[in-house]
Amino acid sequence: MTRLKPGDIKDIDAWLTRCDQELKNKTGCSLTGIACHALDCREDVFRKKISSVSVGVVPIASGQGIIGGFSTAVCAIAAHIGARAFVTGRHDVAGIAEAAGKGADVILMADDHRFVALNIREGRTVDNAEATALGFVAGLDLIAGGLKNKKLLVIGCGPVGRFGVFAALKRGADVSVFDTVSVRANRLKNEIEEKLKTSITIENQFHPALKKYSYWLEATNSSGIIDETVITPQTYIAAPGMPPGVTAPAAAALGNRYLHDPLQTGVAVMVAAAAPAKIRNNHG
Ligand code: PYL
Repeated sequence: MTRLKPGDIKDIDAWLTRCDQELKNKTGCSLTGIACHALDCREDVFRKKISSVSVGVVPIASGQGIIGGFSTAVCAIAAHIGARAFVTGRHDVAGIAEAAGKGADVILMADDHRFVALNIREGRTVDNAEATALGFVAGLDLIAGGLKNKKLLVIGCGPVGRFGVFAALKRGADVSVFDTVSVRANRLKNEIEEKLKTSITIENQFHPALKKYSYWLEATNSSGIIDETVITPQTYIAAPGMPPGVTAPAAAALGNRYLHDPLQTGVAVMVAAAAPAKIRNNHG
């Protein structure tokens, strides 16, 4: 998992201020709307109930330690979708105890290996990789006018790409995958065949593959692998990968056909998915 840098998340407050309009221009939905689309729950009901959910964000100092601004950014995103969110004054176990003592329903915390939302009332965990994949596939579904029967290329078969394949298949997409490490692509193909009794296609050559697909989920930790020379007017990219796999000129060429953020979509879906069941079980 790529470790975010303080520079990646320094402008999240400003982004949240303008994000809903940008997202509405691209997807027709706000950040809350994308989270609800990802989880197939009704936004109007969700918005009424989410304010009852208390979210404690706990800085974790283990391993490489605390990332400046990370907990504050996570808290701002949780508050932006309507939860009552706070960052604990203490970190690690003392912070978890503080969050529970302050009545948190959900605790958000990340070490070097996992970033989870833990619903301490229901004993449920939501992982950032799965939530990020659900959110970006939902966003791509919205900007593409529906992924059903559309050929989608998932670039990167790591945790986010893998969950992205499951999410895209669930939306009826015809999924292909590419990974620089072929064993990862083959392992994912075998898992899909075993668990879902369906098949995905493995693309073995990156640039020739790009020419064959209009819809891409870029889920790698490779910077700048997609430049403006491979973008066409029919290209739609959802790009959760960090650092950004799409160059700035390519992003400019894509305009409203491009979704990327370093943390927001994943955290919004984590909080929504970890919220008590009574808030989410109102299918659209
Ligand atoms: C959750 C992000 C998304 C991409 N990479 C993941 C990452 O940076 N993980 C490490 C997060 C460490 C947080 C640190 C703190 O400030 O609590 N332990």
